[in-house]
Amino acid sequence: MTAHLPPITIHYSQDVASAIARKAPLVALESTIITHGMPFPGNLAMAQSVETIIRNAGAVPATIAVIHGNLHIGLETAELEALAQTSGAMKLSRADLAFAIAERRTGATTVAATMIAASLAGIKVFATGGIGGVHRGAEESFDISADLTELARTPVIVVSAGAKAILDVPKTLEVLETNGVPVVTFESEEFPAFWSRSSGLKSPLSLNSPAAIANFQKVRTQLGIGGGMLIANPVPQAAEIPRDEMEIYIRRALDHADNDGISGKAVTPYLLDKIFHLTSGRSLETNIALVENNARLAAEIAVALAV
Ligand code: PSU
Ligand code: MN
Repeated sequence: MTAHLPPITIHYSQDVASAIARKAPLVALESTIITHGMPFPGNLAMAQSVETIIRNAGAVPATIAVIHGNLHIGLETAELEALAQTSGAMKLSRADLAFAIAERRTGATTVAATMIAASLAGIKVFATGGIGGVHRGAEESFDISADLTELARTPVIVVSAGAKAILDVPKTLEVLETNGVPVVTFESEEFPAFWSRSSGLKSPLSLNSPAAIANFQKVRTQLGIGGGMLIANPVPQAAEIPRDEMEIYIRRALDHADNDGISGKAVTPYLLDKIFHLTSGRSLETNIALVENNARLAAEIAVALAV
């Protein structure tokens, strides 16, 4: 006999539930960046400041995570504090979001899983740091992030600082194009490289206002073109680490990963941690500055979508 499972309940924070009821603009936030992307307590400070920035810009933040098998959309203060100090949280993408719920586990959502949850809750805009993409050496490892295919299918606008420069950025842009994902750089003709404003690559598309971005997504919806889009928001000049300098740290981190035989889900967190140490923590300051910058733009887009 087939067992009948109770329907999944989504746990909304008080603020998010009230924003949904009022049809107020919402911005989704991922949690992998908190548990796997930055060390404590910088991760918590970042998560809190990003939520404040979104509120100050007139939208409501919804940080997404699975806690003891419950899908949370919006975290209360104590829940966020606890998550930032959790070791051993799973890193959840499309393949294992449901696994964590079914097995009553705790896990942080990547860009892909956050998009799925945001879309379930009717949230149209999501702020993060950088998306996953095609890894350097993918022709050998086949390591291509599920974030790219998620962008192709789930209708959420993802605001990032481009693709992390640890990736093969030209191949990442190619895969996005193949999958019909618009890549729009904000106020620049050049696609940014996360810690650096410059990647040396021309952005496929550029727009100069949150209203224009909102309008573009509305037209895509009217044409029945599904899926999300990637907004690339260059890191503020004062916080950037120039590309040439960054490339030295990235190569060293990749060598370490090679020597340690790192593969699969562990690759991105490993490289970010190595780069944090190689830059004596400077990469973390840049990472926080760019996420804050993205949160502001995401909130402005959410507000523009609502008019
Ligand atoms: N940006 C960061 N730190 C991170 C990530 C992005 O500064 O930890 C995470 C995001 O959650 C992204 C994920 O979705 O890395 C990509 O992992 P993978 O390459 O394994 O798909
Ligand atoms: Mn991967």
